[in-house]
Amino acid sequence: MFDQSAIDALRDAPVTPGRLLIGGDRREAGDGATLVVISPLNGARLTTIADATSEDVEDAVHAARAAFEDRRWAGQPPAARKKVLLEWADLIEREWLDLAVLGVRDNGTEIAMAGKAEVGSAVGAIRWYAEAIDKIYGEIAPTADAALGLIHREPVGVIGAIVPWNFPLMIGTWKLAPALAAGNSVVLKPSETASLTLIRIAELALEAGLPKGVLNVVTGRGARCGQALAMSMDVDALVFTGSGPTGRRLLEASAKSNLKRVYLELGGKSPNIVFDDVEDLAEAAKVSAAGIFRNSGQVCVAGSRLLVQKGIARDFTDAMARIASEMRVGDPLDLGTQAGAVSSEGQLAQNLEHVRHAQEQGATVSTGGTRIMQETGGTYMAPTVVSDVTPDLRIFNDEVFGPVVTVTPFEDEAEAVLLANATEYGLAAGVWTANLGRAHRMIRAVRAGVVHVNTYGGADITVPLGGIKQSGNGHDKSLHAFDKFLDLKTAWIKL
Ligand code: TXE
Repeated sequence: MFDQSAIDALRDAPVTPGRLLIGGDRREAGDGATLVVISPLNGARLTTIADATSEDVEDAVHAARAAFEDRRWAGQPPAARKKVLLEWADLIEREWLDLAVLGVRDNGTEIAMAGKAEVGSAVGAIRWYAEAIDKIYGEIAPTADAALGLIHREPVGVIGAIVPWNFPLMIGTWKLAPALAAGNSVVLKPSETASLTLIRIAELALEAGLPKGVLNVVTGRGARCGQALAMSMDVDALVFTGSGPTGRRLLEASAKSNLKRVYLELGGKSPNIVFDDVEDLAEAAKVSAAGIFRNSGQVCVAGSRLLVQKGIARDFTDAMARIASEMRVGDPLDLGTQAGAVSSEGQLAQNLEHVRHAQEQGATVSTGGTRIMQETGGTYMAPTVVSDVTPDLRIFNDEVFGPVVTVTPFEDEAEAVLLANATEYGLAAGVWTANLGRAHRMIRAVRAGVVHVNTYGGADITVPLGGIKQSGNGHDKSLHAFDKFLDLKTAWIKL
């Protein structure tokens, strides 16, 4: 997709400091505060971003509200909104390489992955929702002759979108694209550790013709600017991807402010279940390894909990450990790299601590468990397989969010289901079996929003992604994403 020399030419390009985007104007934070952006590739200072104050956030919300109320966007015909969004996608596509490299320097994802999953997904999502919006109809209720019941779909209003650092463009546009397509105004709050690409695509949205104030960006610390957005009395709905503790804070903020709706995607501890009738063990190990180690395991649906039927547990663990130890971990800007950097020092320390604790509790580290390439100044971790993991171990339950997979053997289908569901999370799962009946039984029995069968990952924009249990509520992707951004309004007319 990319050429290595073109990537290398951008590797050290200066990065413009990130500013806020409020009502179409680029601004510093009201008190001038900034945050230094450190690249996980080498620990070097990349640039700064504005650290928005709560007044800045309120300004952004006011700008979004004004844009919504005068219908400068919602009032345009759907086909006109579609045109702007398609132009936006084209502009992003034109900057594909620059955005991919900038994103990698900001969050450490391997470039081959970032090109597809970040910029490619963003362009794809914006086009998909742009194309959808002039195909969504209202309804006429089946009433008696004396009345006409019309069901309108209307944009919700001002949406606060709080997004994480692992796939800022992909996850960001899963929220922005349907929200904007539906006619809402948005205040976007990227993660303080990966804001740069989202700031850039918001600028491109203006260039594409999105009216000022419809998309605003506030960057900065979660506890300051994110919290202010969550507490705003004029935000109608919050859409969020991130950690459980922050999700709880958002619900609390909603209750303490204006009861804004809160949609949460909170990650998981997804079981990847391998039965001894799996058709191709080597292929299953290869795909399962990619399902946990890509983007250094910093993937909400990562298959981080391998459950393997006893007869093949040893062989499968060995295969996973071999793949893990042979993975090319390294410079994320090198096209040959299979796993890049962990996003930050803090995240890396957390990953290592999870492994150390598991060992202390009796688990075996089959491979990895260490920081590597420290001489680069970057934050890299060896892909790690932890075996002999029993359900009472902390690592069986806690989301590591790093390149760490645990292995737990099981006896039969019933035990596989018990172990799979023995988690507070319910985001994703995988089932490997050649038995069609078993595959369907497992799809029903496993409590998760997405169940992969004989594969792991790769579910595209056409299908919903959302969690159950403490993985959250609401859905990104597919037409169902519009449920968060379009309200139903009834008109009851006496004839
Ligand atoms: O998440 P946070 P962090 C998990 C993963 C990871 C952990 C911590 O386990 O190790 O979360 O990552 C904003 N009010 N996931 O600290 O804090 C914050 O600025 C309002 C899984 O990055 O949840 C950022 O924009 N907003 C996940 C966003 O919330 C606040 C992806 C996410 O940050 C806030 C990322 C507050 N009080 C992390 N505090 C997934 N589901 O894929 C923070 N934020």
